[in-house]
Amino acid sequence: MRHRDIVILTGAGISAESGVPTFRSDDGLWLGHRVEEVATPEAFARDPAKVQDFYNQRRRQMAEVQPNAAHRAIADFAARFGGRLTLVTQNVDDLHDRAHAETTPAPGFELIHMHGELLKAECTATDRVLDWTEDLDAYHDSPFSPDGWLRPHIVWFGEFPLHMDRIERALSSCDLFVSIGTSGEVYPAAGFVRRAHMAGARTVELNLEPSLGASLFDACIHGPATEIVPAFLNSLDTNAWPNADSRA
Ligand code: BJW
Repeated sequence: MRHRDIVILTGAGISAESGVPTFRSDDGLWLGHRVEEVATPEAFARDPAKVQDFYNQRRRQMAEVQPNAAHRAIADFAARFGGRLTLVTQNVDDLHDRAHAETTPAPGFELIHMHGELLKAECTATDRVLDWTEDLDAYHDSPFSPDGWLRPHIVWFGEFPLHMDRIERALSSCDLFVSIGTSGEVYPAAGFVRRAHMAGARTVELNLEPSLGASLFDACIHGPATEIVPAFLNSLDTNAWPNADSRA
């Protein structure tokens, strides 16, 4: 079957081999804190210096990391795919953006950052967003309002993910849903596989190991993203999927 309308969801695992740590590994982020305990508006209100400092470190790290073979394989696929391709990323790094900047995506391509972007800041009073590459102070003056501060443009727990209307439209019409490098622990993204299945899509997980929701997928391919993502996307060109439920 030739697919015409594809949604790819990515998570931290696709950037792991670029050197960006994942959230729920042993050496996960937040220096020993569970991300659920610190990535919240309440944590920011309680200790803005700590939260800003953490994002300052990660923003600086962006200059040291590069897209890897998995990001590039998706960008190359987006340049040659003739149908509609919606790439939804939970990642706040800019590695997909950079990979796609090296190619010319076909007209049906769209990239959505549903959890925000590290290289943007947001005014707490107006919600206006601007490009941002510098460090932010605990209480950083906003250029948009004397009543607001600049905070990282990041969706924390309890906040609404971005562009959900566009994501919902894409999920409701897709014929293939591919989930790459995500543990399936955080909603609403963890529920996308069910939504795509309801729309009649074929669903595939590409992850280092079975995720929490692995049993919900029609097929699972397990291994490092830099190996299994290029192989899987190449197989779509020829309709010859690699062995599903396998390890690379
Ligand atoms: C590799 C690899 C390699 C490694 N190759 N693979 C109770 C039940 C259900 C839901 C809730 C609940 N209580 C609260 C909620 C809602 C809450 C939630 O889901 N909580 C859970 C903890 C239970 N969600 C929210 O609050 C969200 N908002 C919301 O729901 O609003 C209401 C709403 C409802 C419906 C529609 C619309 C709105 C907001 C969630 C915001 C998440 N924010 C974070 C932090 C961002 C800040 C930052 O970056 O610092 O986003 S949390 C963190 O987790 C980050 C990630 O995007 C997200 C997902 O993590 P991800 O990407 O899956 O990473 P990991 O580390 O978990 O997994 C990596 C995977 O890669 C692993 O499986 C590895 O094996 C694999 N891997 N190396 C391939 N080389």
